[in-house]
Amino acid sequence: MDWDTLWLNCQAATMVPGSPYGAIRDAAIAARNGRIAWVGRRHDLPERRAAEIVDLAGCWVTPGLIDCHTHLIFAGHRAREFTLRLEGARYETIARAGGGILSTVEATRTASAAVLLRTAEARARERLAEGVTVLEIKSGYGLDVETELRMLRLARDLGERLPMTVRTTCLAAHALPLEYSRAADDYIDLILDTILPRAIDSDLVDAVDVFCEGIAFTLVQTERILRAARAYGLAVKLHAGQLSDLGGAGLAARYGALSVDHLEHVSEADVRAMAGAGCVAVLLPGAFYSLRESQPPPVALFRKYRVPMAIASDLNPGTSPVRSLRLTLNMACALFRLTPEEALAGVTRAAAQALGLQQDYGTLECGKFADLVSWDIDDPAELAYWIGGAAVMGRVRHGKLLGDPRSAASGEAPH
Ligand code: DI6
Ligand code: FE
Repeated sequence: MDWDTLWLNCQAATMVPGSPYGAIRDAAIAARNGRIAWVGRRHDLPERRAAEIVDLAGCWVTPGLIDCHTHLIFAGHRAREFTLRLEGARYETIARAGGGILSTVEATRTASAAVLLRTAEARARERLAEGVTVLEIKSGYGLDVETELRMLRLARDLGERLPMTVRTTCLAAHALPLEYSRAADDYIDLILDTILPRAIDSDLVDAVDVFCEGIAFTLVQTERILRAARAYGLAVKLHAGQLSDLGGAGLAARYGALSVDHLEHVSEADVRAMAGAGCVAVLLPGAFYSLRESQPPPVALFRKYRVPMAIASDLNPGTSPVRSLRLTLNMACALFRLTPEEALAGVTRAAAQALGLQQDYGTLECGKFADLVSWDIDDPAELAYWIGGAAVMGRVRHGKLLGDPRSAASGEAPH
C-alpha cells in the first residue's frame, strides 16, 4: 500500500505562504507513517493505493492548532484578584503586595499531585477539543527546586497521556519567591546551579523563559539566565514588554531567542533586531484584554520588518484566564487589528516557529506530521470571526483519527 489514509473532497487551508491561507480548492491529502505524503489539487492526484479513503464532503481543513504560550499547570484560581482589579486595584500593586503570581505559587506548592494533574488535564482536554495538537506549557508557579521539577514532569506526563505534542519551558524566573525577596541574585544562582541542571538531567525541559519586567526580573538578571541557558544548549524565549519596555526584546534577539512574547511596549530598534535574529513575536491578546490595557503591540512594525506574529492563550490564573485558543483569534483581530488570515497563521505556522517546530508542524506540507482539523465553516475567516461556539468536525493527529477528547471511551488516554 502506498498510503495509509487519503482524504478527498476538502478545501485545504495549508497556511503555506504565497496565497490567501495557502488555500487549495478541491484538495486531496495523503498520509503515510503519520506524515503528509501528498497534498494538492485532487485533479493532480497521482495514481496510488491507500488503505483508507475518507470523503470530507467539501469541508475546510487546517493544520492542527498550536498554543505556543501557556501556564496551564497551576492550582486554584484568582477570581478574588479579578474582583479587586475591577474595583480599581492595579495588577502590579497586587503583585508587589504578595498577591498575584506568589499567591498561585503558594497554592501550587501545597496542591496534591492528583489535583494538579486533574485540573491541568481538564484544561489540556479543552484545547484538544478545539483542534489543538501542539501545546507549550511553562513551569513558574513552583519557584523552588521540587515544585518547578514537579510542574515540568507533569507537563511531560500530559504529553504522554493525551494525543498532543507538549513542549515544556522552564520559567523558574517568573517571579522572585518570598524566601529570596532580598536576594534575587541568590535565586538566580539556584535556577542556574540546581533547577536547570536537574531539569536537563531528567530531560524535562525544551526551552527557558524569563519574565523580564519591572515587577519581575531586570535586564541584567535576565541576561544571566539567557546566557546560561544557551550554554546548556537550550532554546530561549522571553516575556518582554508586557507592562513596560526594559529592552528585553533586543536582548532576546542577541541570544537568538525563538520568540519574544507580549510586546505591547517595544522599540522599533528592537523589532528590527528581532527580525534580524528570526525571532517570532508572540502576541497574547487575552492578557491585554483581561488587564484592560490600552497600548496594543506594534503590529505595523512587525509587518514592516516581517517579524512573524504568533498568537497564544497565555492561559494563566492571573492575567489571562483564557480557556479557549479560538477566542484569542477573535481578540487578536478585534483588539490588535490582525487580519483573520494573520490570526490563523498565528496559531499554526508562526506558532510552530515560536516553538522551533516548523520542520514538523504548522502547515499542510509534504513531510510534516499529518495533524489536521476539519471545520464546519464556509470560509476560513470564520475561525476568527465567531466568538465562542465549536466548529471542529474532525481531528487527526499524526495520521490517526481522534475521538471525543472528553470521553474516556474515545480511544484516547483515559482520565
Ligand atoms: N506575564 C503574565 O501575564 C503572567 N505571567 C507573566 O509572565 C501572569 C501570571 C500570573 O499573574 O499568575
Ligand atoms: Fe505568559
